[in-house]
Amino acid sequence: EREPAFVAVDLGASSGRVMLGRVRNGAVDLTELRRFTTGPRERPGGGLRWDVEEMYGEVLAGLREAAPSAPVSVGIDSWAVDYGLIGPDGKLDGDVRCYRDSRTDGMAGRLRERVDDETLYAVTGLQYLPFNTIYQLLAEPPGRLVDRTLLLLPDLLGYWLTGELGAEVTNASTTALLDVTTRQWSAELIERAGLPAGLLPPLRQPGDRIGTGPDGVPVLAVASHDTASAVAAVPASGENFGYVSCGTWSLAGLELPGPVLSPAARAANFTNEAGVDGTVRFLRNTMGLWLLSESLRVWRERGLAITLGEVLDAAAREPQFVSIVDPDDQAFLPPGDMPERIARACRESGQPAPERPAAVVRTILESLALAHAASLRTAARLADREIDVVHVVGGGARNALLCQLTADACGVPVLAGPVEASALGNVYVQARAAGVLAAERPVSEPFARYAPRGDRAAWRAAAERVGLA
Ligand code: LRH
Repeated sequence: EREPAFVAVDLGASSGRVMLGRVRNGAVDLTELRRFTTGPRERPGGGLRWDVEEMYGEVLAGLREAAPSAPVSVGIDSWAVDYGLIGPDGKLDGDVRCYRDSRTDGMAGRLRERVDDETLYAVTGLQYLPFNTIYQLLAEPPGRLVDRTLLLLPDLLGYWLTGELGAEVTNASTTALLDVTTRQWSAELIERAGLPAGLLPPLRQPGDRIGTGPDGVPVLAVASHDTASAVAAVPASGENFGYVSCGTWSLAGLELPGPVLSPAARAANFTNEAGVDGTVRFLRNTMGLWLLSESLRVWRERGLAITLGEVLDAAAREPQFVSIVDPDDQAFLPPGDMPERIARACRESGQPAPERPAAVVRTILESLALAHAASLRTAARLADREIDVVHVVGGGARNALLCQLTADACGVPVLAGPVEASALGNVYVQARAAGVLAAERPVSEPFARYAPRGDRAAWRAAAERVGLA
């Protein structure tokens, strides 16, 4: 008898993949069927947009490649907050805009005229990020939301596969329109924000069947927020663990049984996102490897022949703590000349501006490590928890220097892996729904362990330079 196979579509902000997950002896074995670039594009007429039709083409191609393995089901996860609007004719109306688009400038102020920050946080538990869906919706031209249905990206692709409208709850929790305590849409917030009552479709839970896709394959709702899938795949054994889901973004925090909605949590800009099995992902979203990928893009555009491996090796030999930035400086959000922005931030804080790529990369990785440590320390304090070990999952788990620096900055061991955490979490939810995996926290083998090294006081002093203490 063949092992049951599941298809995970996992869309990241720089690349997407279609993976086949086979359940073998209670563990999941992943094979990549397809990988493609996804990045946002500037379109004539302005605005940063995603090519969702192209992504859908890749999903269909991936499903065709999976067909010989007779998959039990397929699930889709992606980055959060971005959406398409479906018109009364059932068609996608307009483009899907990218959260890095500047159209949300000033929208927080506009919302504040209708809903105060305290109420917004008390209901949604969501960290303020300028691109939360609620702010994107306020930036839409008047009338554009009338008679429309909002579909977050995985829900949009699921709709195209099945014809069924709905909103999966983990990703819905990133819109700032969901009540994190009841896990229902907040009718009150929707009304006070001035949004049409019918904009949001009914909610679905991870594991729910959405419908039937091409070739009769069932399409399942998974934890469709990629970070929710990644956290579900953290191979933790005890209780006292922190995690960093590290890719374009660094999502560092804790898994909790319920939200922390205290004034201190709001002041620390912590988020309470919905996780699998009623859990809450209590974390802070800070900019992650975007700083590195955008720097590499700029250097290569200028004709520098530079590989990631080489520049990381060189960065490992650079001196420590020369210059630190706050990765979450909003100047780093839009695409552009990242090395120059980093140099400017260093000059402005009285530190030497890194010039050579290795020095820039050293600054980026030490700064990310400090941000990870600050988020985890704050999470532990706010939730009254201990952290004995930090799991780094996602693409960043492959970055040995970043994992080591994170261990050093946190002062506890880092366990790295899995790299494909989102795809794995996606398969877990499907395999559990099919009854071929148990409901306990899934266990996979972290592939590397980094013990914390050395000088805590020096890390603390570096953090203080940019207020990351
Ligand atoms: C990571 C992620 C993160 C969101 C951001 C928009 O991919 O989903 O959790 O905050 O993208």
